[in-house]
Formats: sequence, C-alpha cells, structure tokens
Amino acid sequence: MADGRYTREEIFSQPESWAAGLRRLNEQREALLRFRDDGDYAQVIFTGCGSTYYLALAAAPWAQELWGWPCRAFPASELWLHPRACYADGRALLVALSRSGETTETLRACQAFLEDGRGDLLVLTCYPESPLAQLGKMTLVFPEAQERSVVQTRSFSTLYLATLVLTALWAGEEGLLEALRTLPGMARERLPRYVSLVAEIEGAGRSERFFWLGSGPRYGLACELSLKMKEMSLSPSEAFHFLEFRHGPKSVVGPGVLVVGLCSSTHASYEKAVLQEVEALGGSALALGEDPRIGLAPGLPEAARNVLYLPLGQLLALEHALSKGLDPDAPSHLEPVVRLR
Ligand code: F1P
Repeated sequence: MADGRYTREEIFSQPESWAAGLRRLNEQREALLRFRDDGDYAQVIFTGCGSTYYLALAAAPWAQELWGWPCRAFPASELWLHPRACYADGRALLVALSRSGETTETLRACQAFLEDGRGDLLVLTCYPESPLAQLGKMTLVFPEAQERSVVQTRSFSTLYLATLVLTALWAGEEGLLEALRTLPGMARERLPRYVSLVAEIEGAGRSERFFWLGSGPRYGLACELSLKMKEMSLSPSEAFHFLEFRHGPKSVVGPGVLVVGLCSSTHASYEKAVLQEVEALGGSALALGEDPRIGLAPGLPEAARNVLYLPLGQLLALEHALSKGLDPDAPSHLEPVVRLR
C-alpha cells in the first residue's frame, strides 16, 4: 500500500535516533577533544550532496560563530571539480557528511582532498562499513539513523544534531551541550502537537506552492525542508534567506501559497514582518518558533530550537504528499544513493 509507512516511521523515530547519536558522541568526547587540540586550521569546509549539502549549509554558520575559524559549505561536486574556487590557502579541516558514505561526488572530493595533502578529514555517516567511513582521520557513525526511505529525515536531523554537538564541544559551550541533550525528550513531547498542527494546515484548504525562509544556519534547514516538500509531494517549493523574500520571490504570493518561516529568536521582529506581508497579500504563513501551537520553550538556545523545526516540516511534506495520492516512500526519479560511473 502506498502510504509512506517507512518515511512516517523514520520521522517519528527521530527522538530515539537523536538519543542514540548523543550517546555515541558522548563515548567519543575525549577523542573529539584530542582531534581538535591536534588541529590548527586556516579554514573549515563542510560538504555533502543534496540533503547533506544543505546540512553543511546549516552547520557552517554555527561553527564559524562558535569556533572563530572561517567555515564554509560547498556541494561535494564543487570541491571535486572546482577545488581552487573553494579552498583558500592554508591547512583545512574537511567535514564530510553522508548518510550512505557511498555518494560518488563526496568520495571523489574527499579522495582528492587527501591526495592533495590539504589537511584533515572528519567523516560523519550512518554506515560504518561504507567507503567514506574508511577515509576519515576520524569517523563518527550513526547506524541508528539509517533509513529504508530514499528521502532523508532522521538521518539528516541526527547528523545535524551531531554537527551541533561537535560545534558546542569544541567551543566549550557546556550550556548548549546540555540543551542539545534535552532535544529527544522535547521532540517526543511535541510530535503529537505537530500532527494536529499539520492536520489543521492541510485541512484549511490546500496550499499548492511552498516557500521556506531562514537566515543564518536556518537557511540550510529551509533548503532541506523545501527539498522534502519537493521530493515527497512534487509541489513547487523554494527556499530563500528570510529577508531576501521581498526582493522578487514575493511577487507570486497569493491564495494557495504557504510561506513557512524558520524564525530566529534574535531577529524575529524583522522576520514576522515578512510573514505579515505574505498574509496581507492573501498568502498563508506559518512562523516556526513563534507560533504558540508549536510551543517551543522560549529559553531554549537558538541552535537547539532549530532542530525541533525539522520534524514539523518533514511531517507537512509527508501529509501533503499523501493528500495528493503520492507515496513518500517512492519519490519520482530518485535513488537512495547517487553513484556515478
Ligand atoms: C546524498 C543524496 C541525498 C538525497 C538522495 C540521494 O546522499 O543526494 O541527499 O536525498 O537520497 O542521495 P548521502 O551522500 O547523504 O548518502
């Protein structure tokens, strides 16, 4: 039966996947601190493909803010084919993100990085036996986040949580680490609320065109949630930096358009103004982080709060796909792993 059962199960099992990932990271705490102490990097590059490239986009801003090193994100294909346009001079830390550990572009980018002696490779993947896992100076594995589905959900959020733990650990941010450890319980509490909110959104007349807005690290998350909606429901879905939406994309707002804002806690007033303009033009808006129906603890550090946006956006994509008679477990034209000859 085409009912998206695997994708649904993976969305709802994220609290358990996150808890398992946190346990694994805690076991590696000392080794991770030694890795940092051994390294002195002129730059940090995060990389992946598709969802894991968007993960890299979401991880790099926090890392730069907390570590102080220049941190950037590139698709692995860019690092592989255009390295001189990506790497600056000086020793680099390359953080390679891959659910499968088999994606050709990511493998080729990492192999070239090592052959060119550019620096150290840190790998995060769900498959310990994968080719990518064998390349890392250090490899962090999260087998509990493996998925039967093509579309990434718990693999993405677990790997993203891992990059936040790494960022906080290397920056000595114990308060943020503590907040990240509360996320499995907070997600478990909120999932039923997400179900009713998504039912309300889907029931209130079908939106057919979606926009996802986010600034800073939330732009990468907006790209990922936009991809979920596209992959699962085949709906028009685009992501923009929050305030960029006025500079053109706003022109298509009207009935049938839903704009989901991944709101920050620091600049919510600017972001809410964009969403108010959307509603004034006849579109619908959902302010993640602000909407009382979502009930995110106000005191939660922004980096931790952002992770809780993911299951809601994933669920919205799943239910919208099902409302269109599509099977999220069998997205069009996609394979679980892209392997090039
Ligand atoms: C990368 C990726 C996914 C995409 C699809 C195909 O996989 O492009 O982002 O959703 O599943 O593979 P990986 O390198 O993270 O395994």
